[in-house]
Amino acid sequence: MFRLVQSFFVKSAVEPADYPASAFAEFAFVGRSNVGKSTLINLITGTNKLAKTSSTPGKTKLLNFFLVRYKDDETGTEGRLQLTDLPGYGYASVSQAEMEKWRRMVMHYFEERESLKAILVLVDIRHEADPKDIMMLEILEAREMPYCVVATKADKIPKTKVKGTIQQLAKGLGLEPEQIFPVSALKKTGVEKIYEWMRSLVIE
Ligand SMILES: Nc1nc2c(ncn2[C@@H]2O[C@H](COP(=O)(O)OP(=O)(O)OP(=O)(O)O)[C@@H](O)[C@H]2O)c(=O)[nH]1
Ligand SMILES: [Mg+2]
Repeated sequence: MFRLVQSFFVKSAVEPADYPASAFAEFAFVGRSNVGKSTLINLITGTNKLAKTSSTPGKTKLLNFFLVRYKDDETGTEGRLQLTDLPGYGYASVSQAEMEKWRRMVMHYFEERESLKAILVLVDIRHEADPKDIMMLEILEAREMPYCVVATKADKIPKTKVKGTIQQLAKGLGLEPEQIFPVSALKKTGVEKIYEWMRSLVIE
């Protein structure tokens, strides 16, 4: 099994000049504020407090860089990779100026970060495909950046509805259902698919 075994916070930054050195493949987490990006980082690293979370949207305001060690039991491979928690886009009270600040910070990051390997785009499983998420997917397609979509808070809908909801969401986002992984941080479910996807980018 592929898994993340040890994790450290490296630093926060806004401008490329302040990013930490980037020796390892990096995965970034994007999505609307409050969707559960920081929570997902804690879930997949098996930690509680590595990334700061909050029920108030807009908690993460900077780029937060984490370094993690992975282990792959199957091949006996060990190595390091980086995770980056990005501030969320678009919650109700956000001003135009703040949105522009967000756009600059994230677009610079996409452009300048050479080690950036792939993106996890998070969407709330309860919400229909959002124009902002569709725009993010278009940006990633245009840059030929590998990505997956994680549908968070799967515990908020009945288990029997998960499959149909994912199909619906896939249609709305113009994706195949297999590209969307339902996850619940509350129930700690759905991590295996993310690990499998990361493994395919890091090891194979
Ligand atoms: N029930 C449930 N709640 C979740 C889940 N994931 C996240 N949450 C909650 O959603 C809220 C927001 O989570 P965060 O991880 O801080 O969200 P974020 O995307 O990092 O938000 P910003 O930093 O503001 O962009 C917190 O109250 C979390 O506890 C989940 O899978 N299930
Ligand atoms: Mg956050």
